[in-house]
Amino acid sequence: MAIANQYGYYTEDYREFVITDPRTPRPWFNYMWNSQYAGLISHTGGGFSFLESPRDNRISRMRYNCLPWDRPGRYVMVKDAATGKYWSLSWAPTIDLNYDFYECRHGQGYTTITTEINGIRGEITYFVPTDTNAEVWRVKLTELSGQSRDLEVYSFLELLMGNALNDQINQPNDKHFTDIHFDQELQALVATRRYWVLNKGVSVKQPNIDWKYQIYFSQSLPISGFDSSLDTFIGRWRSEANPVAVETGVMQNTEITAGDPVVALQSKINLAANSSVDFAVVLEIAPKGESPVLTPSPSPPLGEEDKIIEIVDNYFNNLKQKWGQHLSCVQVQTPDKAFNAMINVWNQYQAAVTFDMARNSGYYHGGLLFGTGMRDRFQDILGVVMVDPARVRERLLKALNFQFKDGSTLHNYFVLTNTGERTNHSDTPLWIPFGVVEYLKETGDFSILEEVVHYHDDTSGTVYEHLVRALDFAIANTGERGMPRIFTGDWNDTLDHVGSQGKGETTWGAFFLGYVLKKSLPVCEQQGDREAFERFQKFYEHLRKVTNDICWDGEWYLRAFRDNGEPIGVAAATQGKIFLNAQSWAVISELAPQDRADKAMASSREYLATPFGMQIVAPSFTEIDDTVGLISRCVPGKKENGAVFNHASSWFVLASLLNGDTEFAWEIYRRMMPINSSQATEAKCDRFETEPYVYPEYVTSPDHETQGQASHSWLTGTAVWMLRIGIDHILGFQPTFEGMIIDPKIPAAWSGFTAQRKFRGKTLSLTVTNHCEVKQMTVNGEVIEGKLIDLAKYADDEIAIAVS
Ligand code: IFM
Repeated sequence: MAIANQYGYYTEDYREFVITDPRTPRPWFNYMWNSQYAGLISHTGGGFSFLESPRDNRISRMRYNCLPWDRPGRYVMVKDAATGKYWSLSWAPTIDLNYDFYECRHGQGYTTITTEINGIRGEITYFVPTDTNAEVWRVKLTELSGQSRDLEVYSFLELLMGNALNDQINQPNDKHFTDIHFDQELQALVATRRYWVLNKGVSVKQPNIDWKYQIYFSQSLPISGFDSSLDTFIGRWRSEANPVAVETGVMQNTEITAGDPVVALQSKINLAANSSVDFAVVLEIAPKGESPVLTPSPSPPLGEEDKIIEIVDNYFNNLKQKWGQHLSCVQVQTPDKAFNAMINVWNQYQAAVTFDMARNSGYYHGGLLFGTGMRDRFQDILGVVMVDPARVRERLLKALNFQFKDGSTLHNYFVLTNTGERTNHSDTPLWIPFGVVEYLKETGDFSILEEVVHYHDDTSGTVYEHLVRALDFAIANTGERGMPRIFTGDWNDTLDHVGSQGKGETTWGAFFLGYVLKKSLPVCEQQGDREAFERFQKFYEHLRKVTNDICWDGEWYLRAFRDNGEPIGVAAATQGKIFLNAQSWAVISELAPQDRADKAMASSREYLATPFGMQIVAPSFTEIDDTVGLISRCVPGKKENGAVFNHASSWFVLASLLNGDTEFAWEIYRRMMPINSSQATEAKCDRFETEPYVYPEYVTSPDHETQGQASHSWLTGTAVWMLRIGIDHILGFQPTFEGMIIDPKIPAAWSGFTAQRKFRGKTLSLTVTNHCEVKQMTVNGEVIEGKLIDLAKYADDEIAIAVS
């Protein structure tokens, strides 16, 4: 039976999530992208596109904070010339409740929306080709009423072209630089902007530079009219739901040099009874002076009218193949369908999205402000490193460029401007060694450590030096107690006043530093750097002592010390008594003695478990406390103030697995999977609101009346952690420098599972027929000692492992 909720279901192979009712609680969206061109696409055709940077190189508009929401979009409207009725093939923006059929299929890198109304079936597939900076809207119209029909087809998209932040704050002035004309030869609208703002900081005077791109918008049907003036196309006191041009059937053929830009094309076709027509709408972007490659030829040679369809269908097949290849890296067959759907498809896919979009382009991360977060960057590699280590290597090397020679880093950066913010979050530099170690464990490619990368301020250093400097910077910035000073915050951005005077110290930060030091020791050893090895080992032991001497509160570890020395996260407090991360990382870092690890986990279970996962802190802050910070200004039960913050909840799952509590770890993992947490309240999806196929950043906890409501879907560190905890710790594929350790920890309800994991050029096929401790392991039929698979011992590409 398919996994379903009241708005849709997963297909049997989990590759598509099918939405059957367009009236979802929020736009449920998807991504389509290649290494440069990217777009968001909602289940009703909304969303925006950009090239490389959603702030600096926005292609099309999204209206922020507007009603109706999810506007504008990529719309194809059809009008029946006989009746004058018109409608959208993607349901919005015309939003008629009398559609005979509606279905949206979100797949990997594409979205297909199918509708039936007024005797016409419309099927529109949106995607971005793997290697061309374009988006394709591939359309099929089918006549269903048994009568010949005269139809008008209108495809349109509101453009932005350039800096999206400037478009918001300097809109009237920005209007004067658009330039759109209709190219008769190409039969395409060609659009550009003669001025580009590249934000290097906030400055009134902007440099005088050209936007170096041109956009081509075409439709592979004979064009009977066009418009590029948004005002003219839409008309006065109207919206994209009822453009005057569509209503009257009259395009004004406007070509603009100022004003709000749209690309709108009209075609008139006759559709014989029960016949179909296929066509493609293509938006392509190319540097000025270069020709477009995909924009359909206006006069194809006789007999080759369908050539463009063949071309775009080939592009689409390439896209499907690419994702088939990507997902084949890990495939599992377990008794839990939701787990299979997540690990085999949606969690891998979400992790790939976070790798490319960071926290910088979504419906909840508008792409105007933040750029790429350094700590996010070094975590987001976790999903893609299994599939494409070469891309990860390149990413890591680029990101290291945002580290300073003293070991500190920018907190976030903008690729196109090579700028960013130095916020002084205490944990940020430490994600560098974290990410490098993860890369090494997956690939065994120690040559990366010899690569030389420029520091952001001065001089260069090898990757190994970058790693050592990050660790030494953290060690140098410990406070009077010997734990990391928290400064502007640690992983928890909202603990921003704990150490504003530079004195406050973080327990989580101490555990995290301990973890990263320990994980880096084999790297120092491999480099023959005895001095660093000993320094780091010694500091790790120092952290063990200090955290256990002064951070144990009796039933759990406290979270931090304020500037004035008062602890946070203690039983004696009236709010914010117990913080999840301090407990999980005490275990993950292996700094807690067993009795305290057990107690810290038990206290977390007692005070922080909810039907949706683990609360990040409890009880939530109800009084504003400026010695703690923004956390106490968040609504109780939401965000970092006591929500089920999935990223932190996933770390608890990991800690529970490491601490031997497989059953409870699985219970929390299971609750967190979005198809499950979206069903956990009586109001179900209507309360959860965000997509049931991807993890949201947080789910509102029982500390707020809207408990069960999710927010910030897609772009969250939860994606990679849930994926890797599922693969590495539940299924038990644990890459190490020496090879792959196999150590499954599955719930009692599973009798076993099978899984395939690619690793360093080989495919490991695992069959587990025992849910308890590994009693016996065979590799290619031979019993082996221990849990490590040393790949060098096996010549074949396929290695069969059986665990019983
Ligand atoms: O750690 C951060 C993350 O980098 C961005 N989202 C919020 C998290 C917790 O504050």
